[in-house]
Amino acid sequence: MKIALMGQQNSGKSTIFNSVAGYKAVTSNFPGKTVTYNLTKFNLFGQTLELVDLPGTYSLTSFDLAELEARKYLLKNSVDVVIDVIDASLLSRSLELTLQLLELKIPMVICLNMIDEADRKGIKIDIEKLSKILDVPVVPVIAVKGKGIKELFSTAYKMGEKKKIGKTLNFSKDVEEVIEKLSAQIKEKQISKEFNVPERFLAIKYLENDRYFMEDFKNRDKKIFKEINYFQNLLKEVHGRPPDVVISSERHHLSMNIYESVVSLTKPHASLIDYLDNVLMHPILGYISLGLIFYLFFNLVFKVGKIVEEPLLNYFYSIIPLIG
Ligand SMILES: Nc1nc2c(ncn2[C@@H]2O[C@H](COP(=O)(O)OP(=O)(O)OP(=O)(O)O)[C@@H](O)[C@H]2O)c(=O)[nH]1
Ligand SMILES: [Mg+2]
Repeated sequence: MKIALMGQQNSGKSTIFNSVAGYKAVTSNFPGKTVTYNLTKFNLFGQTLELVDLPGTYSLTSFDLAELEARKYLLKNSVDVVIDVIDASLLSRSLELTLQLLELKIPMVICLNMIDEADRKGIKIDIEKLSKILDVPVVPVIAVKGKGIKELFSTAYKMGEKKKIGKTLNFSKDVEEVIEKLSAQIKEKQISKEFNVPERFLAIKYLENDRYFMEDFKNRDKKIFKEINYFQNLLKEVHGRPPDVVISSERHHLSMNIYESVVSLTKPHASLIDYLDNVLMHPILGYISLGLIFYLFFNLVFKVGKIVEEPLLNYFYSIIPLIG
C-alpha cells in the first residue's frame, strides 16, 4: 500500500515522515528536476507500507515547480491513501488544499497536526463535525511529540483497505452548473481517463486554464476547447472576474464556512515562550536583556573559570612528567 503525505508548507509532513522512517529513508529526484522527495517502507499489521513525503503544496492549481511535481506524483503513481497534513492553527487556509484533494477522489485521512499550537492560540476544533462535513476521518496529532502518529497510520491503512472516498463539496449553484455541463462533455469524450483523474476535477482544471492539462490536448481536440472557452467566458460574464479567480474564491468561501462551523475561539494561553519573546523582542527591553545576558555570560566564564583553573592546572602539571 502506498501512502502519500500532502499538505501546505511547514504543516509537519517531514516530522511525521521521520517519526516512521528513521535512517531508512531514500531521497529521490523527480525525473529531470532538482525537486526531491523522500520515500520509506515500514511495517504495520504485518503489511509493508510505502510512505512518501511530498513537497509542501498550497494548492493543486499552481505554477511552482515543487508543487506541480507533488501533484504529478499523486496523479501518476497510483497512491492508495493520501494523508492531508494540516496545521491546526491555520485551519481555514489549509482547508483550501483539502477541498482540492477531495476532488481527486483518492482515499484520504486528515491529520490535524500541531494541536498544541492551536490550543495555545485558543483555537478549539470540533473534530467529529469536521470529519462529518468532509466524510473523511480526522486524527488529531502532535507530531513533534509523536502523539497520535500510530492512530494516524492505522486509520490511513483502514481507509486504504476500504478504498473509502470523502465528500466533494459543491460550489455556488451557477458555478456548479457550468462544472457539471463541462464534466458531461469530458465524460462523453473520455478525456479524463487519459489523465487518470475524475471528470469533475478535470473540468475545474480546464476552467482554471491549468497549463498542464490544457497544453496536451489543445492541438488534438478543437471542439472541446471551444466548449471550455464558452464556459470560461460564461463564468467571466456572470462574475466579472477571470474563471480561475471565480473558482479559487468559491473554494475560499467554502473553507471559511467550514472553518466557522467547526472552530470556536477562546482566550489564547500565553506560554513561557511568549513571555520570553515579548521581553527579548521588545525595542528597549530587548537591548537591556542582551546586555544582561552578556554580563551573566562573561561573569560565568570568568568566575567559574577562576574556580576550576587551579585544580585543572595542577592536574596538567602532574601529568607532564609522566608524558616526559
Ligand atoms: N508545535 C508543534 N510544532 C510542530 C509539530 N509538528 C511539526 N512541528 C514543527 O513545525 C516545523 C515544520 O515541520 P516540517 O515537518 O519540516 O514541515 P513540512 O510540512 O515537512 O514542511 P515543508 O517540507 O517545508 O513543506 C518544524 O519546526 C517542526 O518541528 C507539532 O505537532 N507541534
Ligand atoms: Mg518537509
